Amino acid sequence: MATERTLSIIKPDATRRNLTGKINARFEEAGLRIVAQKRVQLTKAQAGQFYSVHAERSFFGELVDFMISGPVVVQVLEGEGAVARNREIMGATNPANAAPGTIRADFAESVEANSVHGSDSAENAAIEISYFFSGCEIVG
Ligand code: DAT
Ligand code: MG
Repeated sequence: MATERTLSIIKPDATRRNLTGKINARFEEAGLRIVAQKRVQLTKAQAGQFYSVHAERSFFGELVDFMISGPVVVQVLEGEGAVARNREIMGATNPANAAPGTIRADFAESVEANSVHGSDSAENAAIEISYFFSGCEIVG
């Protein structure tokens, strides 16, 4: 499998509970490298555009409000099959369904406050990475 990059976000429920380091350790222990990272407070417009694919979903307004409820850490993870590998490490969207030992099983508070975002395809990863980072901010 080829080396890939994926966009990860450590969400406000996790930054609030000081879990950034513990979550980053999960990525690094799984062989993913953090090749870009910054802590930002998203605006409503930025969060809405990032999650625009979900604009018609019933939970969209709550999702956006949650994502701007505190700082997030946006990051680029690099490694073999990074998109799928990161989804494995994260676990299922709803922590009640997440496999034991995954980030969401261990840290998420609810389906909404589920601690991490990860791109769901290589194509979306490229779009999401370019939404937050310029080329010179990513150092592999
Ligand atoms: P994922 O983050 O696993 O890719 P997704 O793309 O389907 O999941 O949804 C994006 C986020 O929206 C998800 O992390 C949390 C929120 N969400 C999804 N389904 C939800 C639901 N049924 N109720 C409340 N929030 C939900
Ligand atoms: Mg998704």
